[in-house]
Amino acid sequence: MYGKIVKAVSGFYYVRMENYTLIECKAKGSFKHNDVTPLVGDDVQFEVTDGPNRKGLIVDIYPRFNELKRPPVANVDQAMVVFAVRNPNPNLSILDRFLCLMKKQGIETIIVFNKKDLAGRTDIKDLKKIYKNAGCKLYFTAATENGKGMFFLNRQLQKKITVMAGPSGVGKSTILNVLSNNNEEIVQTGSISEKLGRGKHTTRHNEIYWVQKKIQIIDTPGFTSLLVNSDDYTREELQDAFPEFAPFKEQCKFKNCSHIKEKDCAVKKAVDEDKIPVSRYNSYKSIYQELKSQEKY
Ligand SMILES: Nc1nc2c(ncn2[C@@H]2O[C@H](COP(=O)(O)OP(=O)(O)O)[C@@H](O)[C@H]2O)c(=O)[nH]1
Ligand SMILES: [Mg+2]
Ligand SMILES: [Zn+2]
Repeated sequence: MYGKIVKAVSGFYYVRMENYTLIECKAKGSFKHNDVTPLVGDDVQFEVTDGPNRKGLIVDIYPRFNELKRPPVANVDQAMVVFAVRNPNPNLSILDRFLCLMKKQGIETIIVFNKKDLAGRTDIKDLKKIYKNAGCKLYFTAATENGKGMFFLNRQLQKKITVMAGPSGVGKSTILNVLSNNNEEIVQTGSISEKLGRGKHTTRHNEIYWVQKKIQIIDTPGFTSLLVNSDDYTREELQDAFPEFAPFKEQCKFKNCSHIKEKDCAVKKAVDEDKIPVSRYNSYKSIYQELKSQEKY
């Protein structure tokens, strides 16, 4: 039988059949033997081992068209990173790290700034300016205000599997709720589980939600920090993750300029002249220094 892994929890894989039935599966021992780990998002072939109790065994994994290391998921069409315009204020350094990691893994990322109803006078304008040339589509939403701004996001998500990430408290579950027309069976948020008296729901594992006929979203645990490792990027490669540097770096005096301390650096000049956002440049610099300190001598 065919299905898709929608959740993986301590050695059990929850496989969704085409008729939405969930089968709790183990993976055949030979996977472990061959160092293969089934991933959320995998399309699999499984055998039913216990029909009445909906249990099964995964016997084969279809070839993946892509595979992410962080978060560990397969076969995604795009990533969506969510931050709040305010409350909590966005940590752009973490956002930029996320963009770097996704870029390296070859996944297109869209940025959603939620809680736009809480925006100060220039917040949205400022964020638009910073991310204008960062190579990602930007969306501003207010999920609690009748899904304001959600129309365009909804369109971007159609016919795709999107992996969603971001810190906790920015409105990820609320966005899922709005997209699913508040179908409580599909998604839980803090508010809904409070009603059920179960306290606030926090996402602890990656899970695919089929929020609309043509929209699937993988919810992931909220992160508080993100480290870009030297096995993700070499110091020299890092600048490729900042497309706004591209128009300037040809004009640096040194061909292998790192844009950190060199003389006659056109990238630094562009930052001084407000042609490259200082916040993006600062993210580059701090990731660069981290990569440098991780290098083994
Ligand atoms: N003002 C405002 N509050 C929001 C918005 N979206 C979500 N919230 C609130 O922010 C809190 C955290 O939302 P939740 O969806 O649980 O965030 P998650 O941790 O990212 O899943 C809840 O109290 C939501 O009601 C929004 O657009 N505007
Ligand atoms: Mg949540
Ligand atoms: Zn330079």
